[in-house]
Parts: sequence; C-alpha cells; structure tokens
Amino acid sequence: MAQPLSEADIKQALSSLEGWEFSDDKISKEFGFNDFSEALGFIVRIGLEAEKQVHHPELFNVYNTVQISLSTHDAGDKVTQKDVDLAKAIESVS
Ligand code: H2B
Repeated sequence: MAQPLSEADIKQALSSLEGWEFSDDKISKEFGFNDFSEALGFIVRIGLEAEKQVHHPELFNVYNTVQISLSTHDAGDKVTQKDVDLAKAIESVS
C-alpha cells in the first residue's frame, strides 16, 4: 500500500509541477480553458490517465475551469507518490 509522503517530499515534488499547491492533505491546481467544450475534453483525457493508473482525482468543473485535487484514500486521505505520478500525467495531457 502507498505510504504518505512527508511534507518535505511533497514540496520537493511540487517544485517541478508548476501551479500545483499543497494544502489540507491534498495537492491541487486549477486549469482554465476557452470554453466548456475544452474543459470537458480535458476532463476526459484526465479520466483516461486515471483509469490507466487506477488512481482517481477529485474534479470540480464550472464552465471553463477545472479544479483538480489529489490524495490517496487508501493511505488515509494523505498525499502519496501515486498523487504525484497522476499530477505529472495530468500535466502531460493539459
Ligand atoms: N484513487 C484515489 N485517489 N485514491 C485511492 O486510494 C484509490 C483511487 N484507490 N482509485 C483505488 C482506486 C482503489 O480503490 C482500487 C481498488 O484500486
């Protein structure tokens, strides 16, 4: 089972993930798009990555914005390497 990362490890990981923040035991980022259609396409691409990694994001969409939060439920809702790996995959499809 994935172990929670230390705060130092999370900060180190986020140094190469532009725009991602750590708070409330989650890493999160808001993405902006031109319209709902683009935001929805992004959500679908994220969903495919999540299925590949068997690790799933919290998603919140309002029209042309998508807020993503990542934590690992199986690790007591803490941030693990799985969240960092999914954040990297999300960056690659953004
Ligand atoms: N997603 C997230 N964010 N955290 C988890 O602990 C998690 C998950 N666990 N997706 C997975 C699915 C688990 O429930 C299945 C059985 O692998």
